[in-house]
Formats: sequence, C-alpha cells, structure tokens
Amino acid sequence: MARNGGVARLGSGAVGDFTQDGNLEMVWRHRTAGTNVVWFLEGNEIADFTTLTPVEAGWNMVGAADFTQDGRLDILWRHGTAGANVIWEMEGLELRDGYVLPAASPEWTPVV
Ligand SMILES: [Ca+2]
Repeated sequence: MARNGGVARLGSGAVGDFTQDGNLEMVWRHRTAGTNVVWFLEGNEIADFTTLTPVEAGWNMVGAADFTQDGRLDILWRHGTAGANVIWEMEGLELRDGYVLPAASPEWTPVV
C-alpha cells in the first residue's frame, strides 16, 4: 500500500460479475483524474470497456459487494482523508442510488 503524507491510501478499484453473465468486470479508477473505467473480461481477455460516472479525486473505490442484498454488486467508496463513506447501489453497471454511511477515521481501512 502506497503512503502519502502519512495517510495510507486504499487500493482503488473493484472486480466482480456486475452484469451477472458469468464473466468478471474489472473497475479501474484514475486516482487524480477521477475517471472510472470498466473492463469486460472474458477469461483473461478484455472483450469491451465502458466508463462509470467520474468521482472527484480523494475518493477511493474500496471494492464491490452486495450491500443492499438485492443480488447485485454495489460499490463502496471511501474518502481517503475525510473518512466519509458512500455506497453506490448498482444495477449492473448503472448507478441506481447512493447511500451515505457514517464517517470513520481515516486510520480505519475497510476490507471488501
Ligand atoms: Ca459480467
């Protein structure tokens, strides 16, 4: 894990079958530009790609899990210095809704 000014940076990205077609998607985040890109994998080949809504720098994409328990993967975001936490409720790779969780000190690192 890289460190910046004493603040540990989370890894930023996610892997999961968001589209529920049996193939994994890999979500990449550009740390400074805030761009989010998805690779559609078929095995170890990249079949296609798309972009997600950009999110300003400072936010880390912690990972993906079915937080809303609807059978689809959602994305957990965490601000690296403010400790703010947001869940994106996803429908496939479409952003359906957002939920703000309580903030937690940046010294804490969630694992998804
Ligand atoms: Ca998929």
